[in-house]
Amino acid sequence: MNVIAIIPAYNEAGTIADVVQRTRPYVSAVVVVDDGSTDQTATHAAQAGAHVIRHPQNRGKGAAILTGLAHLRQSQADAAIFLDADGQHDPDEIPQFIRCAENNPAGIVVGNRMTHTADMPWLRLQTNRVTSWITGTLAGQPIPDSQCGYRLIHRRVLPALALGTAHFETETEMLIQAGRAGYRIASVPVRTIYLPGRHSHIRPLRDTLRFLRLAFRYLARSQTTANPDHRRHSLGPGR
Ligand SMILES: Nc1nc2c(ncn2[C@@H]2O[C@H](COP(=O)(O)OP(=O)(O)O)[C@@H](O)[C@H]2O)c(=O)[nH]1
Ligand SMILES: [Mg+2]
Repeated sequence: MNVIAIIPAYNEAGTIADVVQRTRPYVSAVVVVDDGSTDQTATHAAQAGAHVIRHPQNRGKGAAILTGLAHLRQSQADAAIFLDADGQHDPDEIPQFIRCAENNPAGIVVGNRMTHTADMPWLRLQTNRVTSWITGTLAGQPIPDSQCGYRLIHRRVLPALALGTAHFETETEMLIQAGRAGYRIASVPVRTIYLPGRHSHIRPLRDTLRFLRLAFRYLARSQTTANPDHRRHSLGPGR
């Protein structure tokens, strides 16, 4: 299987080079989507051997994911593995995703941090449980850790994705759309890495409201009727 890595990054100059270098042995190419960083993220990524796609302004992790998916569609790769730029995902676990995808006709393989939760902050653990239950219900199949950004997306699922969001909730939206289109969503256990003093770009109130808005939208939308209008937004790099 020809797999590329796609790393959405926003102001991760301190970690990006290490993540790129440690990812390169496992994939045919590493793409960093630098989402309007104001630090040296793009330079460090390129020096470490990544192909860098830059957004002139910060548009959100979901917008960077859309840019990455458009790149996957234009590439020769069978699948893309998405991982975070801040060192919370261990690139040495990439082969597990590829193995799972090779043995399964899954559309998406999501990392599951919920088997090792000792280091996970209590509130994050609870929100991960609740949001995973809601996402699994909306997607029509159980998903143990829907908020994990470490995931493999097979190119076969691309036609089913017409993502209308641009921030952290995009990772939820793609699971719901893939699940509703009949694709299997598989999981592989991954380690949870919570580095001391690390900073999260997630703002609990704002991003919870975005999640709930998304959930209500899909709850209201029937499982079977796709919104034809929605396809207009599919995978264009301009969003
Ligand atoms: N492209 C892009 N990536 C982002 C943005 N915000 C966060 N990220 C990246 O998404 C990943 C996860 O973000 P983070 O703040 O660590 O969230 P957390 O790990 O869930 O607390 C990191 O690799 C960030 O660099 C953004 O606005 N744009
Ligand atoms: Mg993080």
